[in-house]
Amino acid sequence: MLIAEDDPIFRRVLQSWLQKWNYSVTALENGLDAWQLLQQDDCPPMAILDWVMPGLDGIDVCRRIRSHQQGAYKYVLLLTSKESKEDVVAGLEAGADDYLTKPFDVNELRARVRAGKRILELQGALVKAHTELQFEAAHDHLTGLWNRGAIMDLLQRETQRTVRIGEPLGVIMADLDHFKRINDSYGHPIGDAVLREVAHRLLASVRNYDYVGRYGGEEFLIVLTACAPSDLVATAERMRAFVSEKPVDTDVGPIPVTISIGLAAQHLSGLELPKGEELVRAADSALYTAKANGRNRVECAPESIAPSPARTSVLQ
Ligand code: GH3
Ligand code: MG
Ligand code: MG
Ligand code: MG
Repeated sequence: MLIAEDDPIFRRVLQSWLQKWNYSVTALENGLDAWQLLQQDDCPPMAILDWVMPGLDGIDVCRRIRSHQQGAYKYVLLLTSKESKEDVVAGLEAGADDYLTKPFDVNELRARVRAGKRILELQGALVKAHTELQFEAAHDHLTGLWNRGAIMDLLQRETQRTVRIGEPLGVIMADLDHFKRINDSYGHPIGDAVLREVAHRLLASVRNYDYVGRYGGEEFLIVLTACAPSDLVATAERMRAFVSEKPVDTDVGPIPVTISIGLAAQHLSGLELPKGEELVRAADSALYTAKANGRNRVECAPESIAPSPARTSVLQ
């Protein structure tokens, strides 16, 4: 809780009341100091501002708070000895949440501070719920990875960004091999556990500026940024090897897993802006080839690995 009040006696009285009610209080004597404190990230969420102060008055501080609104909401209680209606309206229009006219009853102050605290708590709960909703809207429930909509949005953004700054970009489509057999043999919950572990391994095998999403049931889309075309195959191969290196530990014992990978690289030479969906389509058809050629392998879309003349690269 912040108090800005230029009258030293009244400031001390306010401070001791609020401290008695268990609020932690920073008491300042002018509006400028208050404004400086309120700009800091960890500033108090509630401010009791005297209206008339030298330098910046309470109304000025209030206006600044509202026009620079960033971070958590700040609750402002304005103290005024002005009683006319217009002044009260001016105070509220400047962004104050509530006001008290001096001299005021100590119980009224206590009740109004409590009301402010309730509003801040509601506001905090709303922000938390909003943040959680935003996370849920962009993430897959089972694996915690980006969901299909989010990874496609990220891919679209990254294709445009990397073309603009002349960086290469690669897209990997990875699909679990014979995953249906795992479900059929051990049941869906064990299948889910395997999917979660594979998601975890894929995430662990990329750098933290790459993106891993769940594209569909047992299909993952990985967007590799700043990865030279010549490194893409090695990266994909590393992922493939990492996923299959150890069987997945489950409640029914260790289950071996392998993935097939289709890979496509953005053509930096192309004049047209590449579309995310085209890259995905190319990676998907390379994945189809990987399945047809025996699974647990990496295949590249034709012309992906420019400037190498090889059209298709097969690794095992
Ligand atoms: P392939 O090597 O050709 O990819 O064979 P596959 O068995 O992996 O492919 P198929 O497309 O035949 O089967 C995919 C299976 O993935 C079928 C579906 O039930 C399962 N699946 C999709 N989503 C989930 C999920 O969220 N949890 C579980 N446990 N299984 C899922
Ligand atoms: Mg004053
Ligand atoms: Mg599969
Ligand atoms: Mg599949």
